[in-house]
Amino acid sequence: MELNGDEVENNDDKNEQHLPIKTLSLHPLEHCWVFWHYRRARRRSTKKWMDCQRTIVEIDTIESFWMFFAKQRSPSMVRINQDYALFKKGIQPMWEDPANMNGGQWIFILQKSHNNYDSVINELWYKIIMALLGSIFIPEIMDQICGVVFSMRISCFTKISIWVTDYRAIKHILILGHELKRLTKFNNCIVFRRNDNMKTKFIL
Ligand code: MGP
Repeated sequence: MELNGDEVENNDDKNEQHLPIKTLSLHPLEHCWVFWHYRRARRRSTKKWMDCQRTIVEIDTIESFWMFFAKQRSPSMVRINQDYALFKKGIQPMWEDPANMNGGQWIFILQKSHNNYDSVINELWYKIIMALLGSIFIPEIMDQICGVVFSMRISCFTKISIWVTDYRAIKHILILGHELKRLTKFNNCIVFRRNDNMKTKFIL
């Protein structure tokens, strides 16, 4: 049976009245993360390093992550002497924070002269933050992780550092280092340094 236009409209009206109300459900992350931005102070400025750090946004759902990162400048385009950092809420991206005082960092260094530098550094950053935000590691390792920093410097290399809370948790630190290398398929060595003296403790 064919319906004329009016009947179709009436039918649609009826259907709409009976549709269940849909709620947009968000997908919460296991941890809430805070995005920080650091811009080095001008030469004559009296600003301390810490005063150059500012919080930008809190990310606690997959949706807020995509909304924010879709608008964010990709890391290869970050200006010189600036850092991006993503840390668990409640931890500041600095050595002085109690969660970082006895901690350390796995450091990825990529030469700017590297083949396809832009795409390699962007991919590295996104793979690492998605692993962290997606809490893909076992809970013992997720508990170790404080955050990640992307540092764009005038020198010939760029640095990404994954900060952990306890440099004495050797087993978990080594598992994390191996997992990060496997996940990112990074060909170069990565180094682990303690926050308190920045001496290299492990190389993978
Ligand atoms: P950096 O930004 O970690 O390294 O530290 P960069 O720029 O790659 O240079 P590097 O050769 O020193 O590795 C640069 C400087 O910023 C440090 O020497 C400190 O003066 C200051 N700084 C960096 N961090 C991460 C901190 C911190 O957590 N706390 C304080 N107070 N100063 C810091």
